[in-house]
Amino acid sequence: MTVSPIRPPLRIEKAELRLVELPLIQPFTIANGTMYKKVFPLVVLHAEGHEGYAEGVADVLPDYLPETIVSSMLMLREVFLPQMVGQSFENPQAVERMIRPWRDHQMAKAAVEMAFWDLWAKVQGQPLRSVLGGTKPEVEVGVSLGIKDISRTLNDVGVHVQQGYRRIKLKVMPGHDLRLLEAVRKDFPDIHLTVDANCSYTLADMSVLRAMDGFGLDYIEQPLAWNDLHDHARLQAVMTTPICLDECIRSVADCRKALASHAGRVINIKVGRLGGHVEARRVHDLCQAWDVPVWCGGMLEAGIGRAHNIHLSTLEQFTKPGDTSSSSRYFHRDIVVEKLETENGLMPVPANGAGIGVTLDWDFLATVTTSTEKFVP
Ligand code: OSB
Ligand code: MG
Repeated sequence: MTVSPIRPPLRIEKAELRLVELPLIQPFTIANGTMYKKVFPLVVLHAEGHEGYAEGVADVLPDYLPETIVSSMLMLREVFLPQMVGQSFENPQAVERMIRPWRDHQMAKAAVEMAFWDLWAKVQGQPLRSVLGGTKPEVEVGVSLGIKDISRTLNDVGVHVQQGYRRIKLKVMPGHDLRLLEAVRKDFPDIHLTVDANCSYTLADMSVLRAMDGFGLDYIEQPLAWNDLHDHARLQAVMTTPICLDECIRSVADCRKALASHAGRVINIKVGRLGGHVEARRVHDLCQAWDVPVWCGGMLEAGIGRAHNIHLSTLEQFTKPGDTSSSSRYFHRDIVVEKLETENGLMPVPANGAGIGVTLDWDFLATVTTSTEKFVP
């Protein structure tokens, strides 16, 4: 439970907005494109000698959702950070109320709201997990494997099963689906297996989608368009495999409509896609009321975003393994000092101090920062 703090409102004294570019160890391909490097805004909020951190998760191009690095940076620079700096907030809900009226831009909203949560937890000397209402000391994780040819994918599956990951998610797209599933199921008949289509099918692909029912998948993630709950409901009505919604769920209102119309039976919670932890918890609580399992998705976050995801995943209804796998799968070197590594499919909750429990590696960060802007009242 979030308690009202017995302290005066927290005043944001200054803020910093960086754009960071981290090389990826290997390209990551999904149905809509290939990512070669991770580019992200990094927000730093200052108050009372503490710093709160968060990453934005927009991509360079609108290939996942409409928001982009450019539109995110614009909103952060022109609207959200100027609105926050010099202002006082009683709690994260007050920040969320201030940014809510602006249309869309969930990823930019999430960056300032999450940074405030981190700061607010630190000022109270609490781990983020505790102020969010989570309990687990570690969280179960799986991996998301990008699109590669079938033989290389089989090798990737084997490596990660060996490492103990609790679920393997295969990225699929039209033409790279049933033969892949046949091959993986032949070698790995019993693993928890899922697919993520990132919106690349339509109802015209019904025969392929229905054939996926034959592979014992835990769920099929976001097969149809990013803004089409209606068609997902039509598909779910004729499939036995649960549909898991990702792109379609950008607010708790979206989630309510999805559950009420039976458009899916599992929800991927991404705090960046939902505009922050307040809305992510609303989705969590709604799904709990509906007895619908949730899990924490990822956007190839570096250490700050990854730490936020891990803390959020400690909430009760995160009953399926998340995508928050080891940072070393993606980056040779991360921007945080602490190693975020799984062991036997479990990711420990970072706890080096209060808040998100990780510290920035400022020297390394300086070498991967492409711009820095400062905000004062
Ligand atoms: O759909 O979950 C997705 C990465 C980029 C964009 C969209 C998605 C993903 C992933 C990666 O699946 C998950 C991770 O961070 O490891
Ligand atoms: Mg997805």
